[in-house]
Amino acid sequence: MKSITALTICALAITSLSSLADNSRPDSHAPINIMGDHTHKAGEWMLSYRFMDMKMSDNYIDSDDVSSQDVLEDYMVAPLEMTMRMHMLGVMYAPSDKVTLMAMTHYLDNDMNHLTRMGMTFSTDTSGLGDTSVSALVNIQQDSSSSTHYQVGISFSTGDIKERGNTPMGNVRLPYPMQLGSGTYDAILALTHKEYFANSSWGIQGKQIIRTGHNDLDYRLGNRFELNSWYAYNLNHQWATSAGIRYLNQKDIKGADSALNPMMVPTADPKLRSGYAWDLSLGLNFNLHNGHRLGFEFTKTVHQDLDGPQLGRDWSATLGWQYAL
Ligand SMILES: [Cu+2]
Repeated sequence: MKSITALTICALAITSLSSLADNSRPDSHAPINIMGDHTHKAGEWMLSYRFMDMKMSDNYIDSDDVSSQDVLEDYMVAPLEMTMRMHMLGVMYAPSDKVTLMAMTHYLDNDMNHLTRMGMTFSTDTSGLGDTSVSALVNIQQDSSSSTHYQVGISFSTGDIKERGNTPMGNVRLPYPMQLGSGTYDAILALTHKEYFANSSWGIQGKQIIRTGHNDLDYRLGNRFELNSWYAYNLNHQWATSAGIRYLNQKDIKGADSALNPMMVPTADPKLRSGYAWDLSLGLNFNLHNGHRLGFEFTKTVHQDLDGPQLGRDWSATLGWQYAL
């Protein structure tokens, strides 16, 4: 039985050589942090689950890391750090070789620690369903050594934007980063290109999120642009390592939630949300060759320039499971 499995794996490895872009390669899926990176063949289904742990810490004004005392000169409260844990569920289905449909939703668990001008610390937390998106991934070009596809999608606000919490000021509406959704319909547009070599590959993906209209509280979150590129090297037919670089650009909020006081804490100021950041990542992809795949990626922010004071990005770790049937 073992030798049959070994033979099958060998056969799979050999057939994968006939087409460099073959789906059996561990690097045929991008590092786990990147969404909508691949398409499927007609009739294929895929389920995925990702868990991301993300840490934000220190306050930045432009690219300077400022102290909480600096923040407290202008505000009653300074954010110290934020932990965001995200459970992401995804389903993919390809009605044809050209088009793959993808639905994603997530569950969020946010924690933020603060320091007040009086020297007191307190933390707030929110958790619940985040926003849900549906997209179409459309192949533009696909041959044995490269592929290009675009994504058009829409995100529905299934996440709450009226989360409250206990603070020294009483039970109040929590600032923008602690809310679970955008409250608006958001368009998702992305373009992904991949190139395959015998034992390695690279890819690049540009993604733009465009918020539309205003939500129930009369604001809309800023648009967001992400450029991801990665290089992956196959150690063998099951394991691939990867290195990635990401550029992220976030715009300010338009309008404002009138329940928030921007003089109190910088996270309540809709004009202190913009900035850009550069992240570096290292990842591992594991293809079990029975439909299951596992992925891990660690990301560290290496440079950021934020309209601040604004809590900076620090690191994130993502663990994911994908099952194709
Ligand atoms: Cu998939």
